[in-house]
Amino acid sequence: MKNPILNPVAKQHSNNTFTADEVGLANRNSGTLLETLRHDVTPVGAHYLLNHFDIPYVESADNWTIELSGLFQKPQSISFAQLQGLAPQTQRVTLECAGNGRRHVQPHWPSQPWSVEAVGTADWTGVSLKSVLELAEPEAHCSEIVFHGTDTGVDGGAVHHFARSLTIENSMLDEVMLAYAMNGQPLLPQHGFPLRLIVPGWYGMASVKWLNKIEAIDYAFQGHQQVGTYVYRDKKDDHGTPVSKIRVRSLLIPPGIPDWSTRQRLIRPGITNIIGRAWCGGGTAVARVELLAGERSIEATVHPSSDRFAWQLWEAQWEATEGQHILSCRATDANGNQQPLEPRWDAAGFGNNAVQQVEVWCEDY
Ligand SMILES: Nc1nc2c(c(=O)[nH]1)N[C@H]1C(S)=C(S)[C@@H](COP(=O)(O)O)O[C@H]1N2
Ligand SMILES: [Mo]
Repeated sequence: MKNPILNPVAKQHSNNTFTADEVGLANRNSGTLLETLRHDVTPVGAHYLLNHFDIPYVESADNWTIELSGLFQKPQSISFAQLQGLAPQTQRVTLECAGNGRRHVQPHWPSQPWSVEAVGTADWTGVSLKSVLELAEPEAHCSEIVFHGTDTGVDGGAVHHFARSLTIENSMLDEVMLAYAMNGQPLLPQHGFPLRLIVPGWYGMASVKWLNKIEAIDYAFQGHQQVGTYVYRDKKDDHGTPVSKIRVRSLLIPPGIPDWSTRQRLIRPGITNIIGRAWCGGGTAVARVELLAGERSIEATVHPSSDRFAWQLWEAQWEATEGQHILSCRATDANGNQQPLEPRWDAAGFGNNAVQQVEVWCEDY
């Protein structure tokens, strides 16, 4: 395939203003509505979305097959029906986009301009990846498994379909699954119908949608979505460190009522129950959440998660007094990692888990 360069205009960082292209991306890739954080399982229509290219049109799952090729002793094609015949498993998993928080990393890289809302939790049903790999028997020298989606487009000047790899060790973890249902329903087209990978505890890019090919290899996969992006870098052209597990983060449900366009909040004076979610990758629990109100830090009650890879509910009582306030929340995971107060720099705006800021105006209206 030739590699056309569709857009010869070099991308560059910019401050606070957003281009029409970024607004276009924001219209295609919706974030969750923060008030829906009250639900332990995000309603499917409120789950965030991130699709790089066009959503493939798949009329029915009946003819879908998943090809296991490369370094397998028994390479084979598995039909969707066969997959559904394997022992099913359901897991509640919180997914977050690695670009969540990008718009606060200033100057920001022109891409999906997430504020803090690229997160959601779903009950994913499918089969363990391990059980499928074992059918095909990976060769002893296989070191990585590549997951290929059918969606195709141009990025980094090259035509490619979306593909990512995991090491064979990570592929064999019990929690990694091939999912065909979300909250008890077949996947919606935009979430990968009919089949996707779910890699619990990792940022969303690992969970390849519209999955139709699983390839076993013995070298480091060099696809654009693996090495050209999803890498933490100080400078645009650095070699960088691959993005993997989700960093600890918490969000609060903005209290009171919103101003339509600015989303500033209006609340009445008095004791207010502030509720939110906190989560961390790698199956690590969140140990602590503080509600920050101006100079004050209020210890929140953090509830256990309903599943190892799902977020946790937290709540704290705050006495609102008349005037303007900034509310934030700050989580610390069980290993002692804490959310930073200010965004840390990353050239493409990945992994910004700095605290959210919610402007609240308190008045007896
Ligand atoms: N095939 C394919 N898989 C993909 C993507 C994509 O563009 N194509 N986007 C990835 C990214 S960056 C994220 S954050 C998650 C988002 O999953 P969701 O849209 O179901 O929330 O899907 C991942 N899997
Ligand atoms: Mo993402």
